[in-house]
Amino acid sequence: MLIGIVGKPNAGKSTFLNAATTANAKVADYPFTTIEPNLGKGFVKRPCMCRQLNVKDNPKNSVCDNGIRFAPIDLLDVAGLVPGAHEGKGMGNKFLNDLSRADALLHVVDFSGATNERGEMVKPGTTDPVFDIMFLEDEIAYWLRGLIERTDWERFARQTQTAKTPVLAAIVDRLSGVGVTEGMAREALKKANLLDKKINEWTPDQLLAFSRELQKNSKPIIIIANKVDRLEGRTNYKRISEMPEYKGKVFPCSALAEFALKNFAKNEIIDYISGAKDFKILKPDKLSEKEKATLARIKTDILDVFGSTGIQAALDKVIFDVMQYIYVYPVADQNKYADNDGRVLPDVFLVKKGSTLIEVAGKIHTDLAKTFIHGINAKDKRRLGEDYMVQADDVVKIVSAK
Ligand SMILES: Nc1nc2c(ncn2[C@@H]2O[C@H](COP(=O)(O)OP(=O)(O)OP(=O)(O)O)[C@@H](O)[C@H]2O)c(=O)[nH]1
Ligand SMILES: [Mg+2]
Repeated sequence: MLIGIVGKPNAGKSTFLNAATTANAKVADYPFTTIEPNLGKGFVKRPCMCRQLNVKDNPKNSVCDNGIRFAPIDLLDVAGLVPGAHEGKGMGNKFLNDLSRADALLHVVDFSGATNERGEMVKPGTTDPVFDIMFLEDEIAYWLRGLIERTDWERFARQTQTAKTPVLAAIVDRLSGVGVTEGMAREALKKANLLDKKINEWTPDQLLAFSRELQKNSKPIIIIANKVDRLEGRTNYKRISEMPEYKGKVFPCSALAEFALKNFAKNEIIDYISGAKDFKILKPDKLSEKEKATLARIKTDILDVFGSTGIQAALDKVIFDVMQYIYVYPVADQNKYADNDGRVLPDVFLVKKGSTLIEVAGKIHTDLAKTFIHGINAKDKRRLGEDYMVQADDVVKIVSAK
């Protein structure tokens, strides 16, 4: 699972990455601080099955903290993107290729409006974040269009039509590097009303409409309203989150606040768990007056208003709600819920809702799918066939011929 962190220069992408992970990406108040992508491991969280099954677990690929299971996800922070990138503005869109493997995009927007079109810092409240929200979808759609069109669109379309090559297969072939599946392309064709149009008769507008639909299902974008620690950030958040088109679609966040809390917690000066609505000061004597004031402001301006710094909530939202992934716990011993070494609930896998058991087996190990015989639901010991659709928090044993 790879989530791309995108947005204008200076929006706070690297800060977001550092706050969500243990990465150490360079942060600075000038545009294009990041050029080479930074990769980090973040976590999503859900209640762990150890509580429901009443067992003491011993996780291996994930972490259980007080009955909450944290599963790792990859986050990629890339160079800033400016309007017109597809025409070469800013860094152009060469870095978009870094996002090819991304399953979804977190769009970090400076909601305090303190970043201009070129990503330079300006007075807070100068820029309207709505503009930033809109341009990114465009740039991603133009990028996908470019991959489909290449330099030989007319010839390609004509040949596809006359050779009677299935249109879907021909297009998916052009997009195979960016994770577009045939299912996604079919859905986009349908939504763009192109299912029974000849490809060599598509107008430029139709090609763009198709690319926009592809963006929505192959690179879904989640909008992060960053910098709500600033008054202008909160004001803009209030205004924009009430606009009909953005209701329920923008997530308030302060990457800076989360980063500060995590650092204090790492040094055991405060007690704080990512995503919590509060923290406890453990060593007040280790804090300067300024740091105490910062912590007090984080509490009153962010945690009390939004319920958290928003980072953890955004990651959980992306994985569980937007992408519809669920937790599945594979085990080797269905009675003890353990692996062959006796580790209880060792691993949790993030799989797409609706996946079949054999698909899950293939995710665990390709060999396991090849030698698959049947599965066992460890909770009620039911036998499961390969077409069984896994459910959230299933604990399963897979019986194979090996
Ligand atoms: N007030 C406030 N400032 C923030 C927040 N997040 C980031 N910043 C500041 O915004 C500036 C840019 O942050 P970066 O994380 O380097 O931004 P970026 O999007 O990675 O920038 P590029 O790599 O240049 O594209 C820095 O001065 C950060 O301290 C936030 O939540 N609140
Ligand atoms: Mg950066």
